[in-house]
Amino acid sequence: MDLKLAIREEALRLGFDAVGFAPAEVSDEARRHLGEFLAAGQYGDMGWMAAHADRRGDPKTLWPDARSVVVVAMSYAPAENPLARSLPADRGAISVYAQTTRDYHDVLKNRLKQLARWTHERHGTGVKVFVDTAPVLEKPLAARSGVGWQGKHTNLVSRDLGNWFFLGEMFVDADLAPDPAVADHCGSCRNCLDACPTAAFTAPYKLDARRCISYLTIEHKGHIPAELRSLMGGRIYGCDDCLAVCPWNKFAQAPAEPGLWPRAELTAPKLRELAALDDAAFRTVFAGSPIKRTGRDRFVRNVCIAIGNSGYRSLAPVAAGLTTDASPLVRAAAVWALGRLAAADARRLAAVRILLETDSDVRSEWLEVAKIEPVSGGGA
Ligand code: B12
Ligand code: SF4
Ligand code: SF4
Repeated sequence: MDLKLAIREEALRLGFDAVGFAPAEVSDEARRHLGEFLAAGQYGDMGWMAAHADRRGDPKTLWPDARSVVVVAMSYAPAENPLARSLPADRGAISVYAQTTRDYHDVLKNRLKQLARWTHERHGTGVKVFVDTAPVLEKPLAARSGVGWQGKHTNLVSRDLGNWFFLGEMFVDADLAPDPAVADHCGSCRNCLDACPTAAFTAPYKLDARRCISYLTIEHKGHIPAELRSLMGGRIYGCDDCLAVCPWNKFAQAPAEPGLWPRAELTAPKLRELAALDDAAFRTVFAGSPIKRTGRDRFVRNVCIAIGNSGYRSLAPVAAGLTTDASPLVRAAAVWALGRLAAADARRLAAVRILLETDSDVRSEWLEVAKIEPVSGGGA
């Protein structure tokens, strides 16, 4: 059988939902877009994006023998639109992709390795597999392979799968005929651009990652900028909003892979319980989940921001407790949350804590709450 046809059949048999073939090259246009994104500093503190820009912009720099790229997609579509459910404000919102029972990197990598072994043993071709973390420009390659088009939210959209799917690649040292690219079917729609809570899109197809809640909650290592905190609501790990409003999701397919089904306890976790996680408990709860990648401190920082946005005065003692956490990242966010929920308490505490606090950023947060005017009302 023709090698390309055989690989496609095997990939589908292994459980991938779509397969496409592209030459092992990135278009000048995609390389230019990457250059513009980096030059504008829109990658924030994801220094690894700028560090490997040459490899990202040319698959052959990553592996000189690469001739073709087999792009695979796997659906993780939720059973219901995450924006349609009303989550109580004392719960955290974890994005659909991170609620899964297994880390998608492991799920896709395992399947891709099986595909690679099969391809090498049957056809003798050299192969290398990648999922997300390698310096590979996955979306332009996937668009070139016909798996879908890059929507205005910058992610791949497919007429068969909607936009809830992950990407992975198998580089091959053989020439496989490319599949035709798919035309852009966004048309006049701009649902995703309008849905973004932080106005992270600077234009259609252009994202300033520094404003994206996914970046802020997962990748950003520092304090979350003050002006974006209240816009984050209860989102504590990733964000689904731009994906959830895409009309092409009417064609989304439920994931066949059980590892990509949601873990019940991650669909509406209680902020109070998440705030109590220490390092060891964090590692236990999130073993095998992509969430473990942020580490406990960044995660609890996010939980504090959600507590501050909850309007639940009953969570003020939880925030107050975390103002003495060992991590300055957590302390700073906890001070902010306390200021939002119980301004008078925060001001009283600030008088003492400003003197005791050793970290200058946390001290600045205390100085800020010391200025807060009391607010009336509040939640439960
Ligand atoms: C860095 C990164 C992020 C960053 C930056 C996101 C971004 N848009 O670049 C952050 C942390 C914000 C992020 C968030 C998310 N990510 Co992410 N991320 C990546 C990663 C590692 C690299 C992406 C990259 O190279 N970006 C650099 C820029 C230059 O590339 P670009 O998006 O293609 O953007 C350019 C084009 O839009 C182009 N452009 C400009 N004008 C025009 C005009 C036209 C017509 C076109 C077509 C293009 C175009 O220029 C832009 C720069 O200005 C990839 C994995 C990988 N190795 O590729 C996963 C990946 C893109 N992420 C993924 C996912 C699932 C997400 C989230 C949905 C997770 C979540 N729920 O929170 C969000 C979605 C946010 C969003 N709207 O993009 C999936 C997407 C799968 C898919 N169907 O496309 C990937 C492919 C991982 C995977 N293997 O599955 N991510
Ligand atoms: S993931 Fe959320 S914050 Fe990021 S671009 Fe999409 S809607 Fe905006
Ligand atoms: S929401 Fe609309 S504009 Fe955005 S990617 Fe989907 S079809 Fe394109």
